[in-house]
Amino acid sequence: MAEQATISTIDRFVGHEVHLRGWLQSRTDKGRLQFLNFRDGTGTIQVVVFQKNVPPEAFEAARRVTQESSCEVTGTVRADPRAPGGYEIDASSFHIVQLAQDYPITPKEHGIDFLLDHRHLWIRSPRQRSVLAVRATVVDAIRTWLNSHGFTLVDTPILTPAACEGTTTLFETDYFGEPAYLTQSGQLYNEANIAAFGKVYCFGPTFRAEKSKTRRHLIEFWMVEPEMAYADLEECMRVEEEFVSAIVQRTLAERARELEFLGRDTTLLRNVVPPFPRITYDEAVEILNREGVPITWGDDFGAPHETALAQRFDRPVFVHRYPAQCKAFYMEEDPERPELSLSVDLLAPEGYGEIIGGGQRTARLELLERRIAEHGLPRQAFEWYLDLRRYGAVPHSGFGLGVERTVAWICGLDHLREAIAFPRTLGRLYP
Ligand code: NSS
Repeated sequence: MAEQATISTIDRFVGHEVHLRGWLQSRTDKGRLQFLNFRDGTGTIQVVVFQKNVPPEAFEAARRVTQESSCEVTGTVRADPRAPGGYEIDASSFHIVQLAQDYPITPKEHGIDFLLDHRHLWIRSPRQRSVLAVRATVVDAIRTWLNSHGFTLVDTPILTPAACEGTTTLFETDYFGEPAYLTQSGQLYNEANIAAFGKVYCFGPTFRAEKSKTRRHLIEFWMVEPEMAYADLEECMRVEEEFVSAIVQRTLAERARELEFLGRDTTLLRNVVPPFPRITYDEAVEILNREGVPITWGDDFGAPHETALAQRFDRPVFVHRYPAQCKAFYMEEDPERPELSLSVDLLAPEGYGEIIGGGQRTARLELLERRIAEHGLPRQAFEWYLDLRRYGAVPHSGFGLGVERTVAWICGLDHLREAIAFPRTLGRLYP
């Protein structure tokens, strides 16, 4: 009797007869020998179907099977150093579950729009599977690190009454006759949750109706947001560098094969260990103006500025204390220079830009009231948030790490759309 096996654990079955279920990736016809490149979701393996070793209908099926047909194979596992994964299956039987006709994605080059229209099929390709496997590890590393460092997961709502990150990118929907918005960030709720748990995080999809088409923006993206009571800006940066290093190092250790397949040069990723360099916004502006990437003091950085700054360092760099005018309403003031906010962004190397935004939140009721008015936000929707400054306010800090930007950086992708299974971009809601 053949044993049910998976390709990822095939080394345990050498010399045994196994049964595998999956899909045909490609086939090479050598007459009486059919070489099948077979995938089962856990890996790929070469299946050799030799006419004299299988019943006639099985050989016929192996000759007929097309790209992406679902199929089942029975055969003996053989260790063979020349085989792509080190193992091969000598088929004793083969059968087609469903014959795929005219699979649209062929080994020839396709344009990006065609591939995105066929994203539901494109995700099966080896490159896309590698990226999504890295993403799964990044997500697991995020959860594992936070869960083992005293953070409690508290889920925050998707439907919200107010903006967290500016009113220009709100996604509005109808909530029984009242306007509601898809969440831009769970931060404000995290700030309530820290009074219950001290250190919390939320992790889920967030939404920004970004009207510009760039390779670094998605409409729907995943963000993990840790928040800490009694933590100042310095503590926030210390946590960020430990966190990001842990994610990168674990992914390097567990996804070496995928990163190699993606052609990622991992030299720079190995450097991602604390401490990360820290520069102030003022220093950054000086550097940029000196190096010919001009910027006016008070403006937020664009992609070219972030790239130019990050190029100077061999690991991610913190830029802290941005002018209050270019940051969100909830930022704490720098007590020494009130025109600055206690904010910090983390810029990834190699031009991948900002992967984290965060900082210290204001604990002061009057400042918060003033900022809500200055930003033209509807005070009523923030009454509950103001309560947090009335009942047990403490200095506190937190940050948000974008999962797709992190995955794009680790994998070396040039666009975020490949870092999520079904990207939502400007003008694309299909498939
Ligand atoms: O707007 S952020 O800089 N900050 C916040 O949302 C804070 N409320 C987070 C917090 O402190 N709890 O976004 C944080 C990160 C940013 O660095 C990117 O990595 C990612 O979220 N981000 C995006 N990724 C993909 N697409 C878009 N549009 C996007 N916007 C932000």
